[in-house]
Amino acid sequence: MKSRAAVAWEAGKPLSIEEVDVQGPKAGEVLIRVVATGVCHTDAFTLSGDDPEGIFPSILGHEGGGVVEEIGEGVTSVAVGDHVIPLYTPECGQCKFCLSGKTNLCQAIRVTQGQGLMPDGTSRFSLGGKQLHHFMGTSTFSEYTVMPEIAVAKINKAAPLDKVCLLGCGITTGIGAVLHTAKVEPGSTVAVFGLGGVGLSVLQGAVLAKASRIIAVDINEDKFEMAKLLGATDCINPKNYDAPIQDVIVDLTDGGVDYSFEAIGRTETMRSALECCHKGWGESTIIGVAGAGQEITTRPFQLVTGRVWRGSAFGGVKGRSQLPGYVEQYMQGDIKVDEMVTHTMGLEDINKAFDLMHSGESIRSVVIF
Ligand code: NAD
Ligand code: AHE
Ligand code: ZN
Ligand code: ZN
Repeated sequence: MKSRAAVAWEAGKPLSIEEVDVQGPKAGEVLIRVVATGVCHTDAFTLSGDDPEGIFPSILGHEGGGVVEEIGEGVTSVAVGDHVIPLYTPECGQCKFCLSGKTNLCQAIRVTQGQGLMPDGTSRFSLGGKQLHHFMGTSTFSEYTVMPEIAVAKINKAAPLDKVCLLGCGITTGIGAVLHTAKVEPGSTVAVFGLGGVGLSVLQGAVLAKASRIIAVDINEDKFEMAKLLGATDCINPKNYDAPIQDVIVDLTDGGVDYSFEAIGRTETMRSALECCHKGWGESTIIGVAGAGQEITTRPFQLVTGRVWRGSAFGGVKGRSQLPGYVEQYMQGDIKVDEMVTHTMGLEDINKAFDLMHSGESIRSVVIF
């Protein structure tokens, strides 16, 4: 079938709107009509060429909401007409990782996903006979996309797909990093570096966890109003201080915060986030994605003296079993999503979503097909 899609032909170039060919679902796969998709910083990261797994030409996008249009042989857990959120972190329920009870990082299809291919090693996308690669196993910048059954979460049909698409990545990642990865306790102090869709959602998570003080850090002060609305008790711009921002936070908090989160993707701020943690017990969670070749550094003494460095992918959330519950929490008003949608546009304007992100004007743009 034909599908309108934004194709990334090469790194560093704007996306190109094309009519691509999409092959129907094979065994264990489903065809999804994508109703809406958010644009996450990771899409921009991969488009920039910084992602060691970036492959071109490809169809980016991983923050979608859609409807099942067709199911392949043997598919039993979803049916035509179901509303779903595509999962870049699937949940097979059977691999060593799924069975460990220790991680959400199902590895059942991770190798082919990283190669931009479906689990059978082929692509469902092409244009003029030339193969286009999938991205993160989701490719939600196409009106129609094909997903493995294990990589879709069936959600409440009453949920607006042009909003809950954001639960496909940024919002769930931020909240989940607090609740599932760091497991912040009531009364804790928290610092969040970066106030995009992810960092603002960390704030939401910190409020849900009943943190007592929530320090929001960003160099774009336009983000502070939303940060305060979502529960930040302090907003800090590192540019307003001569001292390193970790020293400022340590001074403000009688020795450092209990938990910090890095939601930018810069190795310097990852270090600051670790070093603003309290001696003896402070834990820092890296969420931001840094480019190929970059490495984090700190004095090992920071860890010797009790600080902990960890990381979180998709907020530690198991997509098939836990994401539908996030959608319910949104429906009940316990998770804020609508507030994050600052811009909407048609597919033809998708490059504007990238411009708005880079200029710091948007929190999340949602592309509606
Ligand atoms: P975004 O572009 O919307 O937000 C980034 C924020 O960081 C902006 O507000 C920007 O002003 C701020 N910032 C930039 N440089 C800064 C600095 N030096 N100091 C303080 N603030 C600074 O991005 P997003 O969509 O919220 O994503 C944030 C990061 O998280 C990206 O690296 C993205 O790739 C990553 N991410 C990771 C996961 C995961 O599962 N681990 C999921 C989603 C996104
Ligand atoms: N491909 C990159 C890393 C990209 C990355 O870290 N992706 C996150 C999700 S970002 C969503 O916005 C993730 O879940 N990673 C786990 C995984 O298995 O990919 C690289 O550096 O190679
Ligand atoms: Zn994302
Ligand atoms: Zn698995």
